[in-house]
Amino acid sequence: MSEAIDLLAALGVDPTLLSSGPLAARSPIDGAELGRLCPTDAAAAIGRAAAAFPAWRDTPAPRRGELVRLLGEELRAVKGALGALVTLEAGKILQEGLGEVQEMIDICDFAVGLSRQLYGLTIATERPGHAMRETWHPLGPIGVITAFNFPVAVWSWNAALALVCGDPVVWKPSEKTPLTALATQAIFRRAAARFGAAPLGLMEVVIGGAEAGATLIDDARLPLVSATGSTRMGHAIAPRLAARFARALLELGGNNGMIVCPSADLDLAVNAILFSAVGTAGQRCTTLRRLFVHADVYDPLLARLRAAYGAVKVGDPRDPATLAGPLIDRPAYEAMQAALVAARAQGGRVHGGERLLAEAHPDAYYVRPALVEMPSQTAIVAAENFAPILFVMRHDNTATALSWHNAVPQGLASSIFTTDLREAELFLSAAGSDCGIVNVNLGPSGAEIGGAFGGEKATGGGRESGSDAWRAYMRRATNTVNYSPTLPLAQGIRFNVE
Ligand code: UN1
Repeated sequence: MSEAIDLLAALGVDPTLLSSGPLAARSPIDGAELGRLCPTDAAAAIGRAAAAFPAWRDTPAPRRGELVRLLGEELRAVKGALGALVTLEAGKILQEGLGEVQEMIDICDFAVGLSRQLYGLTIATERPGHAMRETWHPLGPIGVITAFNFPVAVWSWNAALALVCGDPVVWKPSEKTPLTALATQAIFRRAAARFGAAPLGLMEVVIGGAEAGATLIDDARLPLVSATGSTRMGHAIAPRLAARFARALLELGGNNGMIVCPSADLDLAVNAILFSAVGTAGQRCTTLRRLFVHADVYDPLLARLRAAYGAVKVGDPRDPATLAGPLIDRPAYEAMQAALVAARAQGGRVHGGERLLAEAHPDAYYVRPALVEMPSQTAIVAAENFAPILFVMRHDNTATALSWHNAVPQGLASSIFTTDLREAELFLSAAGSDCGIVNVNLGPSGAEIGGAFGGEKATGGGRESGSDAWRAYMRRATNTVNYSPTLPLAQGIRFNVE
């Protein structure tokens, strides 16, 4: 508790926000309450963001970039404290908490450059004396709904781009991680104060539960809602956004796979598998969940993985020796155990997966990461779990492994370990992995911000972060200008009264 108070004070959060209210913030490290909060009036927050839109839309994009540059500076100044708060509230190890803040800083840098590069095309026209081009305009206030596992980075991917694109942001963080959101709001306010000309309502935080999220989904003032969470959540919200013709930027479940081929560098593969499957206690959307190992290397790789898994220190994520912190809460632990029961019933051999440290921390859920050898890709393997469970399956050729790899509903991240050029290029080709992220000789998790982030199929199709993901936050206008003294019509149509 006092650690949270100290960190929040260092981050400049108003302590009166945390002292009363019906919503409890807890740490998964020991289950202790960190503060109590009041819910925000979501409709009023949307109203403030909508009111901020005209002034922000009319601010030149490079000026908008200056605000994001200042945000990046403010984030650099508090990287340690915000990273520690992420660790306290989400339970990820400090290295990963700091990495998450670094992602925020990186996307700010990216967005500052982007603020001078919101390019449209000039297009050849078929009519003499005409010019054609496309322009990109701010879209309006946008909704951002984020999950507990990346409580601040996912906001930053959306907000940094939205802000340079001219859009105010209404953010509904996970109810499991409200404190990091309040800290981010305080950091943003410092940047806005230094900027001097940011309209009120430019970045609203909505504290609350599912009903607050529902207000964002259904409010016609938000032309785009970017939502990160489960495929179940996506099923619930996508039709509602479609019903009001809003844009949906969905980043939903992943069931990420890796194919290990006979030529693979096993030293690299072991380390990549460990980081991808055990990092963030298996609670990344990019976590490695399905491993297809060629029969020629199955036994040696499995032996090395079992040894590595046995050596993973599970415990307090603030301890520098720890590699796996706690699960977020009891329902997460129960879902993990249910998945292991199902895996056993479907022929799986489970190594690990048991609860740890229960006596010291009865209200926290630490587990030994589980390796589960499966006879085939059964129903439980095809369903995304959000826990440190790695299903391992044996294959005897890459084509078969690839067909299994693609035979799940989700399509976020994927990887292959091979030193064979043909296998690598096949995996990257149109006939290869069907995911949005396709890697060779590294794991599926831990993407940089410079690339577009997201996936296909039940992952929702959205792209956030780098490349040209910014286009989702703007509206495109196709402009044709006639600078001639005549009025030729397209397609050569004649339409004159004689
Ligand atoms: C998520 O889990 O929602 O690629 C995002 C990664 C991180 C982001 C994960 N950069 O693993």
